[in-house]
Amino acid sequence: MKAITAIVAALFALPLSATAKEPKPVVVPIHFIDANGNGKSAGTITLRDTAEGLQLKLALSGLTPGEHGFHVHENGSCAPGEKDGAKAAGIAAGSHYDPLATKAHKGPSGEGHQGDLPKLIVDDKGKASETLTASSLKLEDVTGRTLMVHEGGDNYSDAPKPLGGGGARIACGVIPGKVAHKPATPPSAPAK
Ligand SMILES: [Cu+2]
Repeated sequence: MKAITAIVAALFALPLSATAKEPKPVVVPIHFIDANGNGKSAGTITLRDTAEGLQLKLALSGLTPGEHGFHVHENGSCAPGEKDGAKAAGIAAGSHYDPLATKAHKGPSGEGHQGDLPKLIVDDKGKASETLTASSLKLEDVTGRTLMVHEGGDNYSDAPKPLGGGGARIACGVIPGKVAHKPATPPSAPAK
């Protein structure tokens, strides 16, 4: 009898949990990029809204070990463009997502560019498999924009080099969905 009760309970619990408003994850395919455009796949990053902010689940490989600058860039394109008179990778993605026009690169603290993500750590096998959280972002802020990985690290500052000093853009993915044109939410606003 106890077992039957448990099964009945499970049957009722199942549709309940399925209809509960679980935020839908969005999978972003990431590709290596160069001055000619998209290259081979570097894996995926899965995005999901959580109570703590935007969660980014990394499943990347083939990267150089160590730290890499990692940001949301404002435009939904990974195409090359012109920089300092030469063709360069990922320029069409534009700069770091900065809806409040802070024009300041301060890392994931939320006081500068809202698109400044925690730096990406690649292990000695070339893999990045951490789950990062960006407390100042929601999925609706980033759809239709890009996730960008840089060649170098990120010191969360504009000095001595601008934008954390990460330099060249080496891997990129367009976040599926439309850009939501909405008034920017100050990142300091309390999460609800
Ligand atoms: Cu960047």
